[in-house]
Amino acid sequence: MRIFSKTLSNPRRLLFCLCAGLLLSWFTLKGTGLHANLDLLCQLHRILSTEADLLSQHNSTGTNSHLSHLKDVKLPRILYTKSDVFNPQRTDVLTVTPWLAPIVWHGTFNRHILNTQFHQIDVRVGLTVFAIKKYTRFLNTFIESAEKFFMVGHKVNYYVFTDRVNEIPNFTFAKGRRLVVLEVPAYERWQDVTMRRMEMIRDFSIKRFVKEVDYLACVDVDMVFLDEVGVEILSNVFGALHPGFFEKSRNEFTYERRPQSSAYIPVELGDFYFAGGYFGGVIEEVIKLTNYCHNAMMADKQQNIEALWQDESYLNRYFLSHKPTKILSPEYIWNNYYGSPAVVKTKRFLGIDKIYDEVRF
Ligand code: 48C
Repeated sequence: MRIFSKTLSNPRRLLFCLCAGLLLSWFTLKGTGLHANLDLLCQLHRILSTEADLLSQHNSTGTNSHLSHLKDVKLPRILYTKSDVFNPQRTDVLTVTPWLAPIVWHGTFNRHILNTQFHQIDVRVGLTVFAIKKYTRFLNTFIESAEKFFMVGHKVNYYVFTDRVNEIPNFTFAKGRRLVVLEVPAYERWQDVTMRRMEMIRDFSIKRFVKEVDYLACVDVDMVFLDEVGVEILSNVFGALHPGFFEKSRNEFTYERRPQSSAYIPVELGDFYFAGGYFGGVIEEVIKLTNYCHNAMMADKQQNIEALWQDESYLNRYFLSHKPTKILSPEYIWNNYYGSPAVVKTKRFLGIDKIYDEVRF
């Protein structure tokens, strides 16, 4: 009785018995020699039992031995509307470049899915900002608004480069977030202050940031966060479309046009015009970008050349030959000087109007 119930419970054995029964009756009907069909049955049994052995091996180790190193990825269950292949979220703007880099606009991504993915890897994000000389006055608004909108719920290190360490306000940070003050020299000319950011970001990335964070975002300080800026910006190397040029053609871009300069871009080249106050990526890529830009600036300095828009010109030159893997829409670096076009659904990060002469000397 036990053997019978064992057979019923074991699908393989049951299958074998069924086949054997069928074969036996078939050959009996057909009158073929008994030993011939016995031989066939033995073959069938060998096949089934080999497979059964394989299966039992699998079951006894739980997984195939060569797959056992794969970690079980447990993605929490998230409910969201399915994307519609024939009905893209945005049809009013370009959402991918010819080299297949996404262009991030409101409505083109699900932040919940992205947060889940980046929490899976426990991502650590660094945000660099320079507050040299009178620009320390922008820090309070910058940090307070970043606490509300920048990478909320993730680990963030604010890296504040300044010559005035005693002017850095005290802040209270949410869990997993902190501010690191990095004392650096102040250059005389504002052009040098802004351009030397590349060198300082490179040097600190090599000696410190590479050990502390996975991604870096490098931005201007005279700004305020007004809406969420989250992990949707993260990619190997990213830039942001300048609010003043995203609607213009390439010959209107204010690239450096002198062939003698390392930042030179001829009128027939160029993809987009990127804002100097917003770039980033994984540390290795940020080191490559800042190193390139710094070396290009130093080469020009040797020839007494300074590109038209300082570090922004060199950044645009870099992105021509080292295409960004993700591009942020002007939502991510806006200035009200350019009004409120309909395609910009939200101004996430906004320039603070200042009287230049008052803060720049
Ligand atoms: O920190 C300073 N101090 C200065 O005297 C001049 C520039 N800067 C830094 O460079 C700030 O972080 C500025 O945001 C950045 C240059 N960008 C601007 O001044 C406008 N956002 C274009």
